[in-house]
Amino acid sequence: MAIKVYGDPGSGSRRRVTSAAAIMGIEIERVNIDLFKGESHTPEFLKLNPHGLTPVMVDGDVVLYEASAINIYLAEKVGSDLLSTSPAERYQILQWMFWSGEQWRIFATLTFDERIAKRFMGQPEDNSIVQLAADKIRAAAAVLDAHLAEHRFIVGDHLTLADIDIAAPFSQNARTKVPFSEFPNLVAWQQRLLDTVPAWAETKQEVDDRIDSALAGAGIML
Ligand SMILES: N[C@@H](CCC(=O)N[C@@H](CS)C(=O)NCC(=O)O)C(=O)O
Repeated sequence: MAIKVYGDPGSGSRRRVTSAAAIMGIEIERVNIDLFKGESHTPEFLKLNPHGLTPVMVDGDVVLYEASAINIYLAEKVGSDLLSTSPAERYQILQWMFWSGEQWRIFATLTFDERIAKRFMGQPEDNSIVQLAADKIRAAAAVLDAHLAEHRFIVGDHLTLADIDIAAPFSQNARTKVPFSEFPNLVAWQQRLLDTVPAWAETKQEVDDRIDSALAGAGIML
């Protein structure tokens, strides 16, 4: 039975899983959950993830939410080097993945909620939240930028789940306009991923098409 991944093509979180699965050669069945219609809050979906968030993966009896946990599960299932080539490297990858969740993506998500999601609800953005998020992103990006001045990838000499997790906020950056452009090594690393990892470029196109057409459909100009 195929592994199912529930989510919306406009979601940067789903993109982390669909990209990683493609890179690892794992076949998945994508189950569309339209977030613009609130489909992650139906009673049926809440049985899969009571938080009402996507992506969710179902592999037989295994039901998992949180894209990072799903990617670790998939990588372990096939023994992929996306989750390291040695124990020491694995801890480095996990360190950056946890950091990405707590200190990095959260501020890009807050910006998306203020600048994009609220527009769909006809509400104005709260500039103090956008500014706070931008300050936090700048502080974290300065450290990342220095790291990437000396490293082609976040950990080791190859693509890992850490790159995918940390690259995720770029999914919405054309719209959220968080201040990544101030950090040249970060921008160059992201471009390198797009140029060398076909799945990362393909899923970017999916996200852009989905969100840009939703914005156009709602008559929202950013
Ligand atoms: N920490 C979660 C984030 C999940 C998340 O925020 N998903 C968004 C889409 S990117 C969602 O499903 N939102 C639906 C909602 O808020 O109703 C992960 O990494 O999987």
